[in-house]
Amino acid sequence: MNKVVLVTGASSGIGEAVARKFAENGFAVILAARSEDKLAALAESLKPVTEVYAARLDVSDSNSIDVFFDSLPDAFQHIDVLVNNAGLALGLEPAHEAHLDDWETMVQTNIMGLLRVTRRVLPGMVERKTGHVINIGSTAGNWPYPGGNAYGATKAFVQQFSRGLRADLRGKPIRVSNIEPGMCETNFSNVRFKWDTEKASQVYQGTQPLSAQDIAETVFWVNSMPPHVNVNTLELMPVCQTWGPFSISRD
Ligand code: 8X3
Repeated sequence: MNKVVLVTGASSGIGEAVARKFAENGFAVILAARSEDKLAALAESLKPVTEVYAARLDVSDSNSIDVFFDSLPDAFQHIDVLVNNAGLALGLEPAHEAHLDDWETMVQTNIMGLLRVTRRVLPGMVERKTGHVINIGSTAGNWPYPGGNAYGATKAFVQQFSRGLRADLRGKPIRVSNIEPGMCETNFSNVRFKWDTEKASQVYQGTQPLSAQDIAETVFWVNSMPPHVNVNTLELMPVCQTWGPFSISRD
């Protein structure tokens, strides 16, 4: 049996590109996402290439996680690589105007979802003495920006949890990596701005942002390194993106 990769949020964007990259390189692929229609289409397109299992998974719902893992076919039980990609940003309002339910959705998905999925997959990796957990963090977990408030904080959680996993896995041949993309053109901004596509497209206007494919290449490379090499953290930005000076408010 080929190595097995599980990709959450696999129906589009980074998740889809990562699933394609691993499939093209001989991995059996488990596709998990909320949108069953998109998953089915992706699964069909990958079936000529590799073994594929696709099923609905809403990582923000613990019941959905139980159903998903309890239904995994035998051939896909032994997960070698977990790509925790499911996640989202909602809103760009300053904290005092942000919507609490947006914050809650981000916490449930980006934090609790990642925790729940990892907790289900990790014991098998430990038992089989092999595995790689690859989390999709964000530059927003390292660098604050106006309106990034809760989103950035969830990604800072992902960074520190990734490090914590490495500490817990000391002495075990299991790798943990946190990949931190900056501006990347996917549905990210459409979701953030609740499908105000005009506003979303302005984010990328006049730039050459990262693409989902760029991130997929990075994730695959991190996993392709020899088994004794653990890439802890890898942050990447498009060349057009960089830091500004500290922002000072003056009278
Ligand atoms: C995506 C990076 O800068 O758009 O996680 O928030 S950013």
